[in-house]
Order: sequence, then C-alpha cells, then structure tokens
Amino acid sequence: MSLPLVPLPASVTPSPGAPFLLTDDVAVTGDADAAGVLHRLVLTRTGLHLATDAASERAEPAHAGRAAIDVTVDGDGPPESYRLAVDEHRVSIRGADAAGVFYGVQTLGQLIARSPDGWVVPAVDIADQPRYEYRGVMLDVARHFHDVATVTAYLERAASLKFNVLHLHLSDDQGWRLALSRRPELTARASSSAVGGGDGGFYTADDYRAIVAHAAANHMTVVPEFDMPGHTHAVGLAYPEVAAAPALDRWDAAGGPTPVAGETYTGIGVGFSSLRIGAAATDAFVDDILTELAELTPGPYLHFGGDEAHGTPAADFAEFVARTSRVIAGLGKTPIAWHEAGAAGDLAPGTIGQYWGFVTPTDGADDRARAFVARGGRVILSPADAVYLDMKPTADAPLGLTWANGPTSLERAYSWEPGEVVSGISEDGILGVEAPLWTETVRDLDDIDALAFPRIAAAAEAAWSVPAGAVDDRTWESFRARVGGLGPLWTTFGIRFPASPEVTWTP
Ligand code: TNX
Repeated sequence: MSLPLVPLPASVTPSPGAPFLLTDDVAVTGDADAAGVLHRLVLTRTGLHLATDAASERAEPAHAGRAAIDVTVDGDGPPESYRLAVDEHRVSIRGADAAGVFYGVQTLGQLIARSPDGWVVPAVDIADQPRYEYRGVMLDVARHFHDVATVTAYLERAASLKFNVLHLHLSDDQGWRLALSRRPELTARASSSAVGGGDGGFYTADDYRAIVAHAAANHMTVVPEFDMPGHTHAVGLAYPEVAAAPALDRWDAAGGPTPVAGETYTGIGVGFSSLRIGAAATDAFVDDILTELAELTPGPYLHFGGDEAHGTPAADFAEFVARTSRVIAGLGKTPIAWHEAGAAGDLAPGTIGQYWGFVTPTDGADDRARAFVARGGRVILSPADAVYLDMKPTADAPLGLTWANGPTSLERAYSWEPGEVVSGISEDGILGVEAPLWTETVRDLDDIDALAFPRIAAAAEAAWSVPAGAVDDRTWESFRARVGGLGPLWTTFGIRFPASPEVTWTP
C-alpha cells in the first residue's frame, strides 16, 4: 500500500475510480464538531474553505448533487472505530462514536494530495479500529517547564496520529508544576527552577483545566502524574517536614551538581530524593495533593510515579506505594505507577503498571510488570529502547540522551511488537502503549518536534495497528514508505520534524 497512512488502518481497499476533487464548492454535512475539525484541517492543509453549515445544507435542496463530505456518528462498530469511503462524488466518514469520526477525519487529512487538477483524495474504502484502548504520549513538564500553548500544540500533533492519552509528568526533583490550593507553597517555593537553572514555571488550576479541555476536544484524556516517593527533591523546598535528606550513596549523579536539601536542584541526576515514609506529615501531604488532583482531573487515571526510588529503603517503598495506590482508589480513580511499584505486595487491586524496561527485559523489570496483572491490573508498555522519544535519534543529534541502548533509530523505534515484550501476559493484560518524552535536554516546541518526530509515528502504529508482521503492510519497509508521504502534511501543521535519512520524504 503506498497511501501515506500512519498508523496503518485495519483495512484499506483502494478503488480503481477517479479521485474526489477537493474545491471550495465541496459541502460538509453531518456532525458539527467533526465538521469543524475537518474544516480546520482542510484549511490548514490546502487553504480551501469548505462550507460546513450542515443545517443550511439540508435546507437548500439546490445543493443536492453537489460534491459532499459527510461526517456522521452512527453507533456501529467497536469504540473509536470508523469507516471512510471515497469516490469521485462523495466522501463518507462514519464513526462508531465521536472519537471514531475524529479519527476518520485525521485519516482523510493524510489522504489529501496535490495533483495537476488541484487537491484530490484518492478513491478508497477504509475500515479501521484501534488495537489498544490506551494510546499515550507523555510530556515531562518538570525538568523543563512547557507552557499551555506548547502542550496544546503537542497534544494536537499526537491526536492527529490517533493517540488518545496525554500523560503529564507534573513534578520532579527540579520543580513542581501544578498550583494546588491545599498546598500553596509547592508552586510558591518549588516551581521557579529547571534543569540547567532555567526559568521554570507552573500551571494554575485554570491553565490545567484549559489543557484538559483542549485535550478533550481532540479526544484525549489527561493522565496527571505526581512522581513519588522519589523524584521529590523540589517538595522539600516547600514542605521540608515531608522530605528525607538526599541519599547520596546510590544515586546516579549524571556528572552534575550534588543536591543539597532546601536548595533548588538543576542537574539531571536521579535516585537521591525521597519522601519521609511513615511520617504523619507525609501521609497528610499525599492525601492533600491527590485529593486536589482528583478534583481537577475528569479522566479516570491518576499516576503516582514510583520509579527510581533508590533513596527509599525497599520496605518503606512497598509500604508507601501500597498506601498511595489505595488513596487513589479511594478517590474513585484508577492508580497508575511505573513498573517498580509492582514489587509491593499490597497495591490496590486493578492498579495499572507502566513498563519502562527494554524490549528484551533485564533486571526483573518484566517480573514487576507481571505483578500488576496478577492483581487484576493491566500494563502500559513504554519500552525505553523503542519508544523513549528523548533518546538521541542518531549519535550526533544535538538533543537527547542515550542511556536506553541509544541512539534509537526510527527503524528500532518501529521494530518491536507489544505482545512480545513482557511474556506471560495475554493481550487483555495490556492496556496500551505510551511514548514518553523526558525533557532534560528539551526546552521548547522546536526541541520537542526534533526528538518526537518521526519516531512518534512508529509508537502510534504500535498502539493503534494490528500486531507487527500480522499483515503485509505492518512492516518496517511499508511504514518507512508511508511515513515519508506525511512530510507535506506535517510541514503544513508547522511541525519542524528532522528529515530522518532512514526515510525518503515526499517534498
Ligand atoms: C528514566 S523512565 C526516568 C526519568 C528520566 C528518564 C530519561 C522513568 C520512569 N524514569 O526520570 O527522565 O529516564 O530518559
């Protein structure tokens, strides 16, 4: 298949007929929200203004016979699925639900092409549905703060590739990024720094609500994370009574400064900070921040971190993550934690584990992940040597890290199969796939684009499409041809993607 579709749809049947000609005479009918999305997408891609007033279209029979794009929610098929049919006269997008129609519109956007006759959509029949219900991107807004405009730009990019979760890593050693009325000192004292001594920043509750609303308009759910009990040095600037002294015997300094209690930390080392486990003040702090986070968050999940807590004794870690998962469950949310939390015996039933080991597991990371499934939970797959978008794409790339078997080429980002990473869990045990972007080296949207693209497209295919190798086109050779055809669309979206030499890009 040479059509530039990523992620690969479940079924694509090109038709022999003439293409649909896209002009400003084309009328859009049907669902108003989807028509609005389509209108903006076509305008951005082609400069054409389609008529999107569905009501006036119905009221003017004179327009019958006019070339039309119809976008309708018809309730047929599994969640988020859609069907797209294109012939010379008509484009029809039918979704099982609003998300399905939205994804059908995104697919249509990828099909729009320039021809000698103008803008065209090739004749084709597509039926499509996702493999996984959780298809995430994560943005670390703690190492470097990223403002609302940057976050909304990134989530729109992700939604166009059919991701439906935006995980925000809202706290880390370098800064606390969400204002909480119950704990005002967090942003008053712990938000104004970043890696390298940058400016820092934080979201007000209204900023956060704006991100959640913008995500919802793009059919994305926000999953907020407060990382605990490690990655909490900044908390000690605000509430010293809940912070343990930096543990400097087992941490990874990454060549930077040594952390000092009560002073901002601007390095990129990990594993030295911990909350004071078992202290009444710490329990009250955790209850306060999670209660307020639950109030601010309409989505079903709260992520509480749990990674790299090398400064927390093992028994304390187990006690802390078990208690914290139960606090979240008690708030009516589903807890998510990084896979290390699977070491605790008493997590709330149904807690979700996020696996960030390698495609070929090492150090028992897969054991930790399986423990979540054994307790009725599921696993999100974020294998670091495939989908960590903060790894350098090439050895000489100016941005990014290399610890996860890096550099990570586009081919390696593509060449893994979610069902084969953690053995012994069934397809049902996998909630989905998430591609994290840690921001130690990432300061702005250009930096985000430079690292995320084009590898984010490979992660999208792992999350949405059929298993690797299951059909002819679910292969690296096919992906590499298809993704190259997306260059013009990405350029019109304003994405400053690096033209990876692994791909032949359509000019
Ligand atoms: C590991 S992945 C971390 C982060 C770093 C990242 C850099 C994970 C759960 N923890 O603290 O930012 O590596 O790639």
